[in-house]
Amino acid sequence: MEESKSKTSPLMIIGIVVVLGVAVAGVLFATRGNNPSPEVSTSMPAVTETTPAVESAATDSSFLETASVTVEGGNFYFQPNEIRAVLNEPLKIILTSKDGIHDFVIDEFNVKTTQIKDGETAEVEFIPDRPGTYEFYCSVGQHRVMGMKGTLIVE
Ligand SMILES: [Cu+2]
Repeated sequence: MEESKSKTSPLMIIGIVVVLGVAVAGVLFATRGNNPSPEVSTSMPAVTETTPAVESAATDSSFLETASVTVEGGNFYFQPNEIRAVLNEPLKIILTSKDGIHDFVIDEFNVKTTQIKDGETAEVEFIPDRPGTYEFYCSVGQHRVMGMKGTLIVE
């Protein structure tokens, strides 16, 4: 048997070179093809920081804004159920109804809103001119007994 070493090696080398060349060319071509124009739209939504409106503290004491408290009424509660008022300073109660018909009553100060339905709002303003602790409540049906009441603290 004749050894095939001397016969095949030049051809093998050429073949390997050709194969390598083709492979390299192919890789280069593929790489170029896989490289799309960098038109990736990085359109990040502009983050607009919403700075909360700073509650402008009334600095001019001769022009005080009426303090107001928003109270939510529902079955059968007030939220908040404790309201603090400053003696002799006008206080506005803004009642909203979460569900059902409700009102807001403080007997001692003759405070009584109209009865409102879901989503409605009623306002009442008064001057708490006597210090102390008072009960506010809803006068609709049995709501007061069922827990729809709270405490007004005047000091
Ligand atoms: Cu009620």
